[in-house]
Amino acid sequence: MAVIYNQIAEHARRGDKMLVRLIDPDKFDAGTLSEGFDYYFVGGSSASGCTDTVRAVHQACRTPVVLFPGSPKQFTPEADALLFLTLMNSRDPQLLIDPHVMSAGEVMASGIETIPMGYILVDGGRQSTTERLTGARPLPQTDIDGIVRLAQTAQLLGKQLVYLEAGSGAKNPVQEDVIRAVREAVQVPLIVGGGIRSVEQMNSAYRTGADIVVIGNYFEEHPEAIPEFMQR
Ligand code: 1GP
Repeated sequence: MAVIYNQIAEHARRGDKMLVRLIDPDKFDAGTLSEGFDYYFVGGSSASGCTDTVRAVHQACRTPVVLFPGSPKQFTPEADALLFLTLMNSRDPQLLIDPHVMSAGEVMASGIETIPMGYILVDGGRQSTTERLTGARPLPQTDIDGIVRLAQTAQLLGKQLVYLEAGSGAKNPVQEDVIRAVREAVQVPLIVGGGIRSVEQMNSAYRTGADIVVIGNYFEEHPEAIPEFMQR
């Protein structure tokens, strides 16, 4: 059952903007978990498992938890859904299929809702952990045609979401012209994240076509700012 995906698609169709807090199992403070986000994404590029973090969120609030795994080791059937992601920039055949094959049996057996997602890394002004760990080259934000082609390819391959990622802790978030061009080129819901640190940056992403904005580091460092972002 595509419960969470259907919700996302319905919000996107109506133009309702969604705000997601990303929790990295390696660095999060359970005391800052609260209601009010549309979803929590849990995952990170480290090897840590996500089970305890998913439990902590479930204990703290009713917000659905969606796994955003950096590796198959981060899978846990306790989450409400799993982003089954493809790093569209990668040209490494092992990275493009091996982790999926490795986790397919366990994922299917768990019955968890899975959402196929095209994950597109763009240059956020500093080397991201994803780039460092995967060797995938982020596309420069001036290469709008290249970014659009990756997004179109993702949709044509059946991905139900496209995620434009500037990288965790990016200096420069995804730029307006990039978001706008991708929004015009694909119909699936669009996620934007990486380096967003202000309500203005969040609203700029929404205005230019993001359906979901994901914020991780800033909320970890400034949990007191969360209510202001929720009044989007
Ligand atoms: C990283 O896009 C997310 O995958 C969030 O990035 O931590 O920089 O908000 P930040």
